[in-house]
Formats: sequence, C-alpha cells, structure tokens
Amino acid sequence: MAKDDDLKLDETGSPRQTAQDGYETMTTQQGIPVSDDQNHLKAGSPGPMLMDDFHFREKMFHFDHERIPERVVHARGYGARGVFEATEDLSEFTSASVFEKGKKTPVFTRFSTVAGNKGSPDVARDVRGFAVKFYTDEGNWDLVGNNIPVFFIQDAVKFPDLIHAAKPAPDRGFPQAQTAHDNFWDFMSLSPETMHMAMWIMSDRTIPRSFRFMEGFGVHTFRLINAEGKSTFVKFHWKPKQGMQSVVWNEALKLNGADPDFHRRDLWSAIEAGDYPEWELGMQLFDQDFADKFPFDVLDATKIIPEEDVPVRIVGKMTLNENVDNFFAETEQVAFCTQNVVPGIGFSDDPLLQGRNFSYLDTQLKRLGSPNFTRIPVNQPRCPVHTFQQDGHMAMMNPKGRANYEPNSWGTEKGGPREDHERGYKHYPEEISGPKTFHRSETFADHYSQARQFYVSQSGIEQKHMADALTFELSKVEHEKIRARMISHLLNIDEDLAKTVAKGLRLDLPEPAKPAKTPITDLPPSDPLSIVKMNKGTFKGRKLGIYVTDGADADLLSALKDAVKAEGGMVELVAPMVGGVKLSDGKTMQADQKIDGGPSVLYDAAVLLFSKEGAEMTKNDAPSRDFAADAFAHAKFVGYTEAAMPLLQKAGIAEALDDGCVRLGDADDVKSFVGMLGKLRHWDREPMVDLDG
Ligand code: HDE
Repeated sequence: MAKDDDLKLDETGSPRQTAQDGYETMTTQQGIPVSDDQNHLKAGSPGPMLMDDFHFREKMFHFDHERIPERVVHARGYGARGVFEATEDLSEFTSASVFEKGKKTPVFTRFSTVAGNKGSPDVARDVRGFAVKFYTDEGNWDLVGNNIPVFFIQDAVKFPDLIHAAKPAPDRGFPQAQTAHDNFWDFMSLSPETMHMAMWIMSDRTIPRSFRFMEGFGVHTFRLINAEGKSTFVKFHWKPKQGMQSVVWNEALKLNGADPDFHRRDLWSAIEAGDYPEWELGMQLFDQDFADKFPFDVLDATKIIPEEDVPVRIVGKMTLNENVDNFFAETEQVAFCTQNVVPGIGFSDDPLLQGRNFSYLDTQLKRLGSPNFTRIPVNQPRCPVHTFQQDGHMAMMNPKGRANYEPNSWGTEKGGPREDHERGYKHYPEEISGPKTFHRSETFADHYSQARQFYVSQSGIEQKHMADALTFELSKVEHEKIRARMISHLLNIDEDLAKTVAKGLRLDLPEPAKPAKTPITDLPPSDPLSIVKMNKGTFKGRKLGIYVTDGADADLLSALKDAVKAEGGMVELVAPMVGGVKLSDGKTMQADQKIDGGPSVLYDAAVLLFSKEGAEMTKNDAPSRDFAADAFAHAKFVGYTEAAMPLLQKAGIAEALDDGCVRLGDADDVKSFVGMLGKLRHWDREPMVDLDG
C-alpha cells in the first residue's frame, strides 16, 4: 500500500503514482490500460499534440459532456435513501400495497429550493420541495410535494409565467434565488389567487433551519381507491418527528455566506452520525359530502382543509437512514413524476395536478436525455418490469426473443407480457359531463379568506416576521405602483398587517383591491399552521456552538457537552485556531471550526467559554464580536463565563443581557442553561434588537 508521504517525484517535481505502487491499473472507458495520465502525446517536446492520443481525447470528450441540464425548477436539492413503514390498516380506503399494516417500502427523498439554480445558496427565502419516491411492490409511487400545503396558482397553464417572474429577469440575469424583485411581485400582485401562498412564503416556513425540521404536503387532493373500487379523497401530510424550526431573516442572509451548503450538510451529517430524521405520514380523509359542504373547493390547490375540520390521521413513518453513494447518480438523476401512482391511489381533477401530470414526464426527457431514464438505478422500480417498449438512447434492459408486440402467437412462454384485468391499475371511473371550455369554476374565486386565517393563526413573533418579510421584499421592488398594488391586497387580508407594511415602506394606504368574492373574516385560527405554537420543546438534533479559548474551564466544558448530549443535541467547538485550545486542566482539545469560519449563525444556541486571557485576546476581533452579537440579535440562548464580559461589552450587548443569557459559573448554571434550549429561541428579545420592533 502506497503512503502519501513517500511520493515519487518526476523530473519536473510532480508526484507520479503508478500501478506499480499498488494502485489499480487505470484504463480508458474501453478498458485499455493507460500509461501516462499526466502528459499528452506530442511530436517533439514541447510539440504539437498527436491525434493518436486516444486517452486524451476520450478523457476530454467525457469531461466536456459531464453536465446535464439542471431542473427548470427545484434545481438545487439534496436526497437520501430511506424506508417507509405503514403502521395502520387502511384496507377500508385503499388497496395500495404500500399501506398494508407493517409493510416496509424503500424510498428515495429529495428536498429542494424552487427558484435558485443548482449552485444557489441553501437558505434562500423559498418554498422547499419535498419529493418522495416509494419503490412499492406494485411499481413506483411518487409523492412530489412541498413544505407548504398550498400553491401560488390554480391552473397549471400559469406555471411558466409564475416561474419566469420568480427567476432572474431575462434582460439582466439577476437576482438569483430571490423573490425580492419587481417581476415577482408584479406577477403576484396581478394574480389575486396567489394571496394565500403569499402569506406562507412571507412566513418563517420559507427559511427553514434544515430539511429535517420541515413539514411536507402533497398539496392537491388525491384519491384513495379500495378493493371494491370505492374512492375517498385524501390530502397527504409529512410531520417531522424532530419538530419544526426556522431561522430568522438576518441569520439566513449571513448563513448563505458562511455556509451555502447549510441544509445539505445538515442532512448528510445527521445521517452520517446515525441521527436519522423521521417523518410521520398523515392523511386527511374525506368524502364527497364533506367536499360539498366545505366553504372552498377541495380541488383548489390554493386552499387547505384545516386540521380542526378533518384531523390528520397518522398512517406510517418514513426514516431517512442512508446517504447516497454518488450525488449525480442518485440526487441529480432521480426523476419524480406526479403521474407515477400505484393501484389504490388516484388523481383528482385539481387543474394544477392535471397539468403536472404532463409536465414531469416531459421534463425528464429533456434533463436525462432518453426515454430510458427509468433504467437508471435510482429510478428503477424494485418490482418486475415487463413491457414491449424498446430501444431508444442507452437502452439497457433489452428483452430476448422474437416477441415485441401483442397479440402474438408465440405462446405464454415466449410471447411476452399481457394486460392483467385483476391486478392492473384501474382509473377511478368518475362520471364526467359538461361542455369543453376554458372556464374556471366560480368555486375558485375566494382569494383572501384563508390568507387571513393563516395570518391570524400565527404567534405574535411570527406575524412580526411576516410583516418584516413583506416590507423587506417590497423595499427591493423599485416600482411604487407594484408596492401599492400589494398593499391593496393586504388590506383584504388583515388591515393591521397592511398598515404595518405600508408604514415600513413610507407609503400612503391605497384603496383595497376589489375582491371577486367577499372574504370570510371570521375563520377560526388553527394552531398547526404556526411553527412557534407547535414547538416540541426539545433540543434533540440541534447544535450548540461553544466558542472556547485557551485556559477555558475544562469542567464546565465537559458538563456542557454531557448535558447537551443527554438532550440528544450536538456540540461543536469554535476556537481562535482550528488546532484547538489548551484548557484549564492543561489538556489540549481540537476545535471543529476556526472562529472566522464558525460564526454563531451555524448554531442553534451559543456559548462563550472564555478565560480572562481569552477575552483579552479576542475582544477586538470582528468575527469574535459578531459571534456574540449575532447570537444575541438572532434571539438565541447565550451562555457565557464571567471572563467573557470584555468581549460582550465590545460586542455591544453587555448592558442588554436578558433571561435568555445565562452566566455559566458551575454545573447548576449549565443545567438551567441547557434546560432552556428546547425553547429554541428567546423570542421576547427580538423586538428589542430590531428596528421594526
Ligand atoms: Fe413541480 N415541477 N410543477 N410542483 N415540482 C418540477 O419536474 C410543475 C408544483 C415539485 O426533487 C419539474 O423533475 C408544474 C407543485 C417538486 O426532482 C417540472 C406545476 C408542487 C419538484 C415541474 C408544478 C411541486 C418539482 C422540474 C404547476 C408541490 C422537484 C424538474 C402545475 C405539490 C422534484 C422536474 C425533484 C419539479 C412542473 C407545481 C413540487 C418542470 C407544471 C404544486 C418537489 O416538471
């Protein structure tokens, strides 16, 4: 086995590692052994390249073609493998084998942002995709959802307009991965149907702390169909066992600089550490009678059905327990298609879903380049596939024998597969009548009632965040008429919200927009719509950042580590130098981050475990000050040793320390500090540290 430190150098000083050192022999794609991978073949030295060099040409050709088109939306994403276990007997509602009680089905899940390109930062304010491929024994079922239960538009034909408006403007090519610009809010304010979604995207849901702390939703109403052919409507929900959590906007801005891969790193690290994220799958089940009585159309994807009206019934659990071996092979090439349903699960007439059922198959051909994308391992069903579909680019599953059509006379042994009237997928035989028309149903005309219901369901701090987000986004809109048009819609949602945003923009209140249907203003608040109200009170799966200096108290450090570990949380050490610190007991401890690359935005809570000398050394250092000041400004719980006071003073927070800041002197202090962390943020502080407070 070759060792790194006994590298052989060639005459130009470059390391030469060869198969003779114990490595495998490198070959071309054709299997021909390669003798020189460092220099190309030339006539003379130096001299022109010779066409004979087939290794050079093949290597460069392959590299030149490495990229495939990124997804037109949801380009940036991260996936993992896992398993879904059905925990309820649902045979009354569905014949789908994936829902047989106790059955375990392998899954592949990909989370994504929508608007940004493949290289955009993870914590952009955006909707998150939440797509799950179930490899069931009756074929692949793709539940291609989002982390928000409603959508912007009601008819799929508007999707290209929505996405064009959200993506960089075509003339200037910016802004990237942002909705804070004229085109987006122009489209939104001219499309009243987007108003419910506008509330969700301006809430903390669009700046999640990590994929692990988000809900997921199938959004549309689907159907379950049982063995007798009876249909029940269903809405799918993913509920994170870890609870929900988001970051604050100023933190998101800084996170995108500190770690553009924050979300993918988080998911990858949690799975590597064996802290497998889990989601419960829930269903809201209802029938046509309920649909007829519900004040909104259940086929309108801009509406939810409140959990108080139809409770979410937990039917199974998904655990993500394996990282991919190769990002491109799996996360990039996975092809989700809404039309992938299995017997027992069906579509509704939601006009958005109907359009999606065309778009996804179509887009895979562009992206993956061949109708054989279903043969790529991540897309392959894990059940037998028998079909007469053949050939095409990269055909890899080629049937033997003569039969490639049916009917034929080659017999059951050699004649190939046939339709199955018992097991075959049966579409729900819904009665349809009516003229062929572009008409959109009047039952889709209410655009404000549920927008208001969402807003009034939020806690005070979440409402403040929404007003801040709207003010921020509209401040980036250059045309005042667009700002005013948005305010005119907000007036139909909540007058206080409209006034706060107008004040934040220094804009006179416009007339309210004219609603197509008078909004219902007394829909009751629904707690499950609020992240803060649903807080599970645990620090499990979260991370404490401890900034340590030389001479820091070793006992306090180990007490902190133990206490956080006991809560199921993680600890990272930040130090002036990554080589670590010498603690009070004389022992050296490695750090995970150097302070310049370990700002407090990376952590859910922060501790300054300083010695006197440590504080002296760091108090004038900008990243050290920011570590403390940002943790405080982002309403995090902050622990500190008395010795850290000079830094807290320089950071401008020494006078403002509050109940969320704990002086750590002994093990009892550590206990009470760690005991608070499950609250995740000390929200009472935020109005004190914010201009808009
Ligand atoms: Fe998608 N969407 N979408 N979408 N969508 C795509 O398919 C589309 C919509 C969602 O991780 C594309 O493979 C139309 C709603 C996710 O690979 C494309 C409409 C919801 C992902 C497409 C919608 C989603 C996509 C682009 C309006 C939540 C990423 C790449 C009718 C329920 C899946 C691709 C992954 C991806 C079309 C609206 C979720 C172009 C036409 C509503 C999670 O086919």
